[in-house]
Amino acid sequence: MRNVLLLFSFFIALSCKQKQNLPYIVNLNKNWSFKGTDTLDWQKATVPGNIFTDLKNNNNIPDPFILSNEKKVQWVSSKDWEYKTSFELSEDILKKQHVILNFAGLDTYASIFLNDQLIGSTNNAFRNYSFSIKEIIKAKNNLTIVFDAPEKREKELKEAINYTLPEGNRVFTRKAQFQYGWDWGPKLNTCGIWKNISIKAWDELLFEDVFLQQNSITKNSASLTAKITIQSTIETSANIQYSINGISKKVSIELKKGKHLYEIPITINNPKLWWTHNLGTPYLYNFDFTLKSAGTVYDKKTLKKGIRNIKLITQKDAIGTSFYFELNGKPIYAKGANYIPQNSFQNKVKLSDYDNLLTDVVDSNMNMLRIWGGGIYENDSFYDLCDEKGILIWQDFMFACAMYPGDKAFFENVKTEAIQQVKRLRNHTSIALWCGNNESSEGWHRWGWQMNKSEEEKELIWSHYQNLFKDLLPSIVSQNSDKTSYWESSPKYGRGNPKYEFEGDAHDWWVWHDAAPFEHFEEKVPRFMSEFGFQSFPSYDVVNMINQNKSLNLESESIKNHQKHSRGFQLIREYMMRDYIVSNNSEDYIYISQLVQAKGITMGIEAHRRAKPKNMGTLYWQLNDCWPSISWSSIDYLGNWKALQYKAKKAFKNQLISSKIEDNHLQIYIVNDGFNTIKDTLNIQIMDLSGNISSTFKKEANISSNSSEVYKQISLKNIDRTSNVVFVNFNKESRIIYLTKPKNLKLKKAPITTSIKKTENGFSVCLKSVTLQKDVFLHTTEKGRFTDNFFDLLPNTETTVKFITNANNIGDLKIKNLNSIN
Ligand code: BMA
Repeated sequence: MRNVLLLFSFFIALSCKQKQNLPYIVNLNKNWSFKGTDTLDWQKATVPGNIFTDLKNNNNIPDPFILSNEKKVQWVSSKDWEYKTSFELSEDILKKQHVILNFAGLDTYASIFLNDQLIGSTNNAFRNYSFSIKEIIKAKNNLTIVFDAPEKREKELKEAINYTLPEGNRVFTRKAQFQYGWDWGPKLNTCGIWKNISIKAWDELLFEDVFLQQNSITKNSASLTAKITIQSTIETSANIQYSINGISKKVSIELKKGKHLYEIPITINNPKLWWTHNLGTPYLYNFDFTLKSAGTVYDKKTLKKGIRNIKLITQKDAIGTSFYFELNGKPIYAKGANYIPQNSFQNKVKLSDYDNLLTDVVDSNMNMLRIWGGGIYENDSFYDLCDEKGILIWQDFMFACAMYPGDKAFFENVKTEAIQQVKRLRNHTSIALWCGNNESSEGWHRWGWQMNKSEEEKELIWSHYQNLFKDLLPSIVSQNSDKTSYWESSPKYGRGNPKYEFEGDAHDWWVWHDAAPFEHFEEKVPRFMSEFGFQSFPSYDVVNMINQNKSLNLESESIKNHQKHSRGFQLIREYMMRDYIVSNNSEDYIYISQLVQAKGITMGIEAHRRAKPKNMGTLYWQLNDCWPSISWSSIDYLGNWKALQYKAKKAFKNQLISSKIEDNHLQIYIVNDGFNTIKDTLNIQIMDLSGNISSTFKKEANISSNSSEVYKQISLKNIDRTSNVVFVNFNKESRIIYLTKPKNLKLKKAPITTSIKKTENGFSVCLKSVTLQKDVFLHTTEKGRFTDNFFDLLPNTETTVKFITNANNIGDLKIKNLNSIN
């Protein structure tokens, strides 16, 4: 019977096979070569790519990421470069009514020649450029792109205005600003074809765009409008067939000639809502759209979309003005970090890199990333993964730490860029906010940029700022997106402004830039902390990579060149001296630098979370690196987790046991970000470093949803803080609370015994010691990831961690801990 049914469905499928006249897409990423405009030799190029990786692949330059090679390759950005390819087109394509050549990203000042005819020029790496080429193409074609050095163009643009803008000439060019050098990144100003080139050929009908706009959501139904833009060269009856999770419907339309918008109302009954991964399931619906006329299928579009309402709530309240995100009607606490491009050379970032990094984000209990404005608008896969994994995105427009030109040409250029980007990202469920810029407003008001400028100049520059960030960008977001919230500039107020604590988002750079103690994080808690950070050294592997040897020499010229903050090394040492022992041994120094960073930043995270609901978000600076570097990142260039990543993972859990010492009293808090109430016994023990317990407290605690409260207060009057800790246990989570700085602790030296077992996907390591062992760091020569690291061992208690690896052995396992460092 089953076979008969199968056969029957096969015949049905055959008889239903529809005629198709779908658009052809021809990828033009092959066969490229490049040369300097003043040289003769063509060499093999990779597309998508950039001039540095092409020169490196042809052995013309050394690897800019290692040693001090960055300095040796600066000449590359001052030259003009030329790229060319040739391609054949089939009769089928040549016959199509419309043939469009599309450039998803050219970096940046390019002149494009098809079959020796100039078809267009570009000046914005963030824009997509399309050209109709029907009249120019033949069976055999050649395509040449000539790139002008940005510095040449920037000089011209600068000379055309009669005032100066702060922060150099980068502001004239619409491309990733960090490539001009940043305090964590090299100066590697790329040029080239950084995104795909393709041809789209079609007849009569085309889906130009499908926008799924969300109108309203109630428990019982979600109302959406599918806003479908169709291009047509005919006037005819057609239909749009759409399916949601496989259930199809059909709508008939009368097509008009030209480009027109057709709206289809969609209702989803009892919608399954999308939640961030820490609060529920990031459920996505599958939408399929098919455009048909006279029995022929002309185009198809597939989308995934979550049903959710996300809003930034800024309302006057008893403290000042709120700043929090509301997801599906509930205030949520945002936890995460600032994201920068994963590589100075974007073409080196693979899909697996996105997947790995965003998996790390979820594993670390983060629910929001801020895409910082000095980098790039990320590619589609990045946002697809965030939608799927339940990560919210705070999306900056790409403007950072500068004032920008305001002439008509610049304004129009940005306008097109912003419309394209907002439209590209508007179906993504993860987009929570569009933000105008990073620190431009703060810079203008606080960083001395107004000095030596006439009143007229100041007015002009500020009016340009206003045109862009107060008028143009918010109106583009409201007209082209799913009513996504807009925020003018991050931070709202600089740290000199008394409103810092009471309104808007804030960047706390008292710590680090002003060398304020980490305790400062506890003193000035703003409504939402969108940046605060501290540097550390990366893994031994990255240090070795920079030096190209195994010396771990932290004084080498190469290492110095990979620290881009002028006082970076000095500040790391200064903070280390405050809280830790400063070791002369490089291995220990790197390890302790990571502990310093982890201590400071988790102190901030916890202070912010304890202050909930006054504070409703904490995003530290910065998640990742764009090259091997000594920086604020918590995950280094090779993907290794620094101590901060492991400790942030714990500090970001929905349920957090935290504490604060006030007037010689320890206040024990429990923070709950979940929507559930937690009821359990709070167990507290005061113990010495050998595990002897001197007092015990027990208390029934009823933790309400979305809250932060003190549940127990303990006097520290008679406790020797250097040789006792407070051990807290609640609802399957425990926490060792230290009462003094690590350097004051009287840690004891004792061996750690280990037993290692093979597991399905690696090894398990069981550790034990007779004394409290602080910040135990496991390190091995084999590639893999420890499920926990930089953790503390309770005396006489076994702790097991796993090493996830493909290797057959665990390699040379080394253990470092604070107890054994003098
Ligand atoms: C923040 C960022 C970056 C910078 C970082 C560290 O303000 O916006 O501009 O790299 O500080 O200084």
